[in-house]
Order: sequence, then C-alpha cells, then structure tokens
Amino acid sequence: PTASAMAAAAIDANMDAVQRRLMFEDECILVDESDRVVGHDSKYNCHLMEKIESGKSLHRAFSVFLFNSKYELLLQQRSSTKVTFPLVWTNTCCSHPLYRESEMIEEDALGVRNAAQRKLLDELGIPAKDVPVDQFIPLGRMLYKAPSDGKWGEHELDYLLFIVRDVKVNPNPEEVSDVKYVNREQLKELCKKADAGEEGLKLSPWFRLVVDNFLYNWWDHVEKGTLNDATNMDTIHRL
Ligand code: DMA
Ligand code: MN
Repeated sequence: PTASAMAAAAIDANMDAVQRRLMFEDECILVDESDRVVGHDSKYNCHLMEKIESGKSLHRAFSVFLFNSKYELLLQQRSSTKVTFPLVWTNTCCSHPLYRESEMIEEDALGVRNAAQRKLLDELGIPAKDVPVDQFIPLGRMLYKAPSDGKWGEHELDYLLFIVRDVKVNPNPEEVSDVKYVNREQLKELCKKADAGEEGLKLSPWFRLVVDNFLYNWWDHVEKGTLNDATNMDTIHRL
C-alpha cells in the first residue's frame, strides 16, 4: 500500500463505527456551481480535503433552522464522534440529501425537504408528523467551502430551510451532544464568546456565514410571519 493509503487507513481505524458506516453508506449528490446534478459519490470521498482541493466534491446539502412559537432558534452541539466539526455549535440540523429518487426531486426543493424531515428524526428524534415537509420554507442556497481539521472539510451547495414549529426533542447521542433554544440576544452573546474563544466555544463555519449574512433579517420575517416574502431561490449566494 502507498503512504497515503496507509495514512487513510489509520484515520479510518480511529473513526467512530456509527459515523464510519454513514461515511460509506450515504451517497451524496454531486453538483456544479449552478446546482445541476453531475454525479454522485460517497460521503467519505466528498469530505476528504484532498478531493475538495481537486474541485470534484461539491455536493448538495441542507441546513434547517427550526424556531419555536416564541421565535427562539433551536441550536445543536455536534457530538464528539462526528468526523467533521465535532463539538461545534450549529443550527438545528444539517446533512445531505442522498442520491435516491425521493431526495432528488427538484420541484420546490422537495427532495431536500424530504431529507430534512429524515434527519430531524435521526438526529433530534422529532417525528415526521411534527415537521411536515410542506412546512419547510427554502429561503436560499449558498455555496461555501470550509476546512474542518486538515484531513476533512466541506464544499457544499447548501439549501437553507426555515420552519416554525413547537416540537419535542429527543437528541440522538451519536449525532448530538447538546441542544438549546436561543433568542437573538443570546445568539449575539454566543457569537461574541466564540469570537473571543471563551469556554472553548466554537460555531460551525456554515452557521456563522448564515448568521453574518442573512439570519437576523430572516428572523424579522419569522416574527412577522412573512417568510414567504424573504425567499430567493434564484440566486446562489457565493460565500
Ligand atoms: C452536512 O452536515 C451539512 C452541512 C450543511 C454542513 P453533517 O456533517 O452534520 O452531515 P451528517 O449529519 O449527514 O453527518
Ligand atoms: Mn457535506
């Protein structure tokens, strides 16, 4: 075996078994920068920094922002076993629509909404009936790249989905280490602490991009019940 194959094997040996299974079972949807499907690849390959640098791993993803009826945003802290971005705080739920018919329906971003419903159950134990697919509002798409820790990273075309629902949360410890609701002031505090590196607090790069570029404006629309006016699915924001 080559040196890089041996290095890869060493990484895999340390990988949490549940996360490793998902790395090889989940087949991500490869897209070009206009979000046209160009193929598919394993979650493992899609998140290797080496592949990302070659420009061949851009894939479709989604980020859910769930608000309760007090208009507080649900955050999660990723579990320590996540291969990418362990223990960082981030928006409610993130993952990838998979290369399967039900999650590739492009009309009204239905495939992505189906995937969001699947992962809200998987990560946070929220039953599908409590997050009906027609309640997700896709607000926009953003293109971003972010290294995780050298070996791993992200290069995604990320659908930003908002939903306002009161739900009962039962986090899956394989995925989620902690959850909390925040109002705007509390989120601003959290960002300040993360900037200052206080309490080892870290926020995910994609969440931070949404906070810095869109979130507070969209939060106004959440409160006014006008989210449908805020949606722009025509532009792909390059961040
Ligand atoms: C990937 O999330 C998606 C984004 C927007 C970063 P993830 O690493 O949590 O994916 P998964 O839950 O499938 O491991
Ligand atoms: Mn990804």
